[in-house]
Amino acid sequence: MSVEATDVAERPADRPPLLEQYRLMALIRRFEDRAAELFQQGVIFGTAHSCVGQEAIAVGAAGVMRDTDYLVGHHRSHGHLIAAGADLRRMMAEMFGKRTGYCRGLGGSMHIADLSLDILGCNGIVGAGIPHACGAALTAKLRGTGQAAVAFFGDGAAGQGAAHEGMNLAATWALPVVFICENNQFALSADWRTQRAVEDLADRAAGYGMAGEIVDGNDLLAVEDAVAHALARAREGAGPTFLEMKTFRRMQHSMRANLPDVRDPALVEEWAAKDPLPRFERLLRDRGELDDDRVETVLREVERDVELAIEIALADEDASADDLLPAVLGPQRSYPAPAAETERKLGFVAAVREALDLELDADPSVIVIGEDIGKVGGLFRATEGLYERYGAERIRDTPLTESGFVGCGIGAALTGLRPVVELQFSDFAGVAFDQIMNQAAKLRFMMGGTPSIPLVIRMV
Ligand SMILES: Cc1ncc(C[n+]2csc(CCOP(=O)(O)OP(=O)(O)O)c2C)c(N)n1
Repeated sequence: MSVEATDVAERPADRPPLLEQYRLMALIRRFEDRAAELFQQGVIFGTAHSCVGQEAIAVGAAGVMRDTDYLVGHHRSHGHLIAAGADLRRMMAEMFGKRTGYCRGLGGSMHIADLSLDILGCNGIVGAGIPHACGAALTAKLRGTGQAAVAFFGDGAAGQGAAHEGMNLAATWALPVVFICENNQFALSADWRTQRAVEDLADRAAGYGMAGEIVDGNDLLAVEDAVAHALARAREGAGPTFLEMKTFRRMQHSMRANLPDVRDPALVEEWAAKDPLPRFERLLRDRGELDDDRVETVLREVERDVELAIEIALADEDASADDLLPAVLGPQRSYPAPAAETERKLGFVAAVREALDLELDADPSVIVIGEDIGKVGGLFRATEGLYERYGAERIRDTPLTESGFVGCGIGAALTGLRPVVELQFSDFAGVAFDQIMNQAAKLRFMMGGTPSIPLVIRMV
C-alpha cells in the first residue's frame, strides 16, 4: 500500500469525497487540453496558460477552503477558478471574446474574476495580486468575519517586489492569508535554480516572520493537509503561512507555444512520471474506488461538460467596441454646491482632515492607510487627531511599502472597505506605479466594467 493510501485512512471526514476530487482534476485537465487546441485554432484570443500538471494544488486547496474565503489567482489560474466553482461556459466565453464572458470578453484568460464566488481576480502582471489578497484579508480581519484569503502565484512571482511587500505586510499585521507558491521550476524560460540563492523558497518565510512549509504539490492529500492547517492558523489569528508547492508545468509556458522549450527533456520526463492525475487515479484504484469503467464514465462526463461549455460559448454574441467605454468609466457622481456661501475659511490640509473625519465618522468601512499617519498625524498633519479618535485599526500606520499598501488598499476596496491611502509625497507614487496604473486604474475595465473599487489615493 502506498504512503498516500495510508494517509487516506486518517483523512478528516469533512473533506470532499476523493472521487469528486478526481473528477475535478480530470475536468481541469480536459478544459486545459481543449483550450490549448482552441488557442491553436485561433478561437481563443490574447494569451492563456495551461495548468496541466498542477491540478492537485488547485483542487486540494479548494477542497479545504470555505466558499467565503477569498481567492486571488495569477496568469495560470484556470484550475484555481474551476476548482472554486467558476462557470466553464463563462470562462470559455471570456477567452473567445464574447459578451457573456466573465469580463464581458474584455479581459481574457488572465483577468477572470467572479466576485459572487469571492474570486477576486487573476492578473497579467506577475506578482501583482499578492497585495490584493492582503487587502481582502484585512477586510476579513477588521470585520471579524472569519474569512481568509488565499493567493496563488509562481516561483517567478516570488521574486517580485509586490510579493515581498505583501508578505511583509501580512506577517506584520498577522493577516489571515495563505500564500501558495506553485514552484513549477520555471518562470517562462528561467530555471528557478538560477533565480534564487536560498535552498528552498519556503526558507524565505522565516525572514518575514511567518510559518513556511515545503509541500509535494503533486500529492493532493499533502496539499489538502498543508492548506487546511494554514487556513486554521490564519483563522486563529496566528497570521499568514507561506506554502511552497513543488510541482512541474507539463505544457509549454503559454498556449501560444511559440518559444523553444529550454527545459531538459530528462527533467520533463522525470516529472511526467509524477503527474498528479494518474497518481491520484492509482491511489483510488488501490482503494477500490475506481476501475476502468468508472474512469471512463468520469472522462466521458468531463468531456461532455467542457464540450457543452464550448458549444454554448461559441454561439454567444461577440464583444463589441460599444462595450469599451462603459467599462472604462465608473458611475459619475455629482456633488451639489453648498446651499449657502459661508464665512468659514479653511486651509487645504485642514479641509482634507475635516473631510476624512466626516467620512470616518459616517461610515465604519472607511479606513486610512499610510506611513506615519497615526500618532504623528502625517507628514503634513492631514490625519492629526484621527488616530486618537478612531484608533490604530482604522488609522493604520504601515511599514515603508508603497506598492504593498496601495495594493492592499485595492484588495480591501474590492471586498467592501473604502480605504483612503496616503502617499507622503507624489514622488513616491512611482514606487507604486504598477498598483496605481495597472491595478487600481485598470481592474474595473479588465473585469468587464463590473466591480466598483472605492479607493482614494491621496498625495501632495
Ligand atoms: C511584471 C511582469 N513581468 C514579466 C511578465 C512576463 N511573464 C509572464 S508569465 C512569466 C513567468 C512567470 O513565472 P512564474 O511566476 O514562476 O509562474 P509560471 O508561469 O511558472 O506559472 C513572465 C516572465 C509579466 N507578465 N509581468
